[in-house]
Amino acid sequence: MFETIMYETRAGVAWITLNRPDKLNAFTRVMHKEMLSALKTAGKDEEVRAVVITGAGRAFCSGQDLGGSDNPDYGEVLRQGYNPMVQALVSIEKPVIAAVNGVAAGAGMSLALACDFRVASDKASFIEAFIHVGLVPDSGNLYFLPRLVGHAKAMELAVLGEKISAEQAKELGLVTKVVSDEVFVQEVETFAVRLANMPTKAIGLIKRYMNKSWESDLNEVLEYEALAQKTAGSTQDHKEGVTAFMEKRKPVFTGK
Ligand code: T3D
Repeated sequence: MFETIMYETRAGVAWITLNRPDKLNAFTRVMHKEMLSALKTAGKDEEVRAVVITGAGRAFCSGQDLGGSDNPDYGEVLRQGYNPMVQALVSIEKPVIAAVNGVAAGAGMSLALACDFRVASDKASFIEAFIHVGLVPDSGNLYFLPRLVGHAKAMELAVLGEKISAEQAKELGLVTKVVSDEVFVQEVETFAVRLANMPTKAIGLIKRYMNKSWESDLNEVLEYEALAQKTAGSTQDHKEGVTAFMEKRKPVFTGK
């Protein structure tokens, strides 16, 4: 089906694996198209209630393929390739986990930042590699990085371009948790399945309006909350949550 990625679903989770291990999963034009297609498929599939993005081999993603660009207009490479992918990641109303198995460099780091959660192997690292090839952070990096780690640290990472370990990333608040490489896949699976069994519609609404809150004032956010709660309050999962509470049992959420 796909040439540069793998896509599979199990237990309510869609797994997207960047699959160019000999190039440390560097992005190509084909990979952009395939990522967008996979994200759209995962977004539409009602059985899918969480998405995991990871890399094959020893890397998560090394950013743009430095040997393979056939478009000299980098602005267009971003508009046509990276930006739609980042927009898809943000607008998919399901939790998206970056399972950072190894190095995440350049736009590979941006990809991880655009996800809702980052779970890192203790072998993972992060590097704002752009500056080493005379470029600026892109693919949402200038948006997400300062929001995640603060302006001063973001400037330091982006301008100095020093590689940071998974543990350092955890200390900065960049990753949710760091997991031993031996149990990495199992731990990611456990986390993803946990999310896939939660009230999916409520998670989607949290994601939508938390993203919007960055560009909104308090009155707008109060109204977003009212809109979101009206929707969440009419879901089967809300009814199930309340019923389970009253019956003193664990709720079984279906994502409806
Ligand atoms: O269109 C546009 O260009 C605009 C958009 C730009 C977005 C960006 O992402 S710009 C930033 C691009 N990425 C980089 O600059 C990172 C380049 N890679 C590295 O700095 C290092 O490879 C890593 C820090 C990621 C890992 O280092 P290390 O020592 O673990 O591995 P390595 O030996 O450098 O790489 C292993 C192989 O992967 C090697 O190939 P070889 O020698 O075994 O045949 C290397 O050339 C290849 N590789 C790694 N990254 C890329 C790559 N090949 C093509 N493109 C890459 N990005």
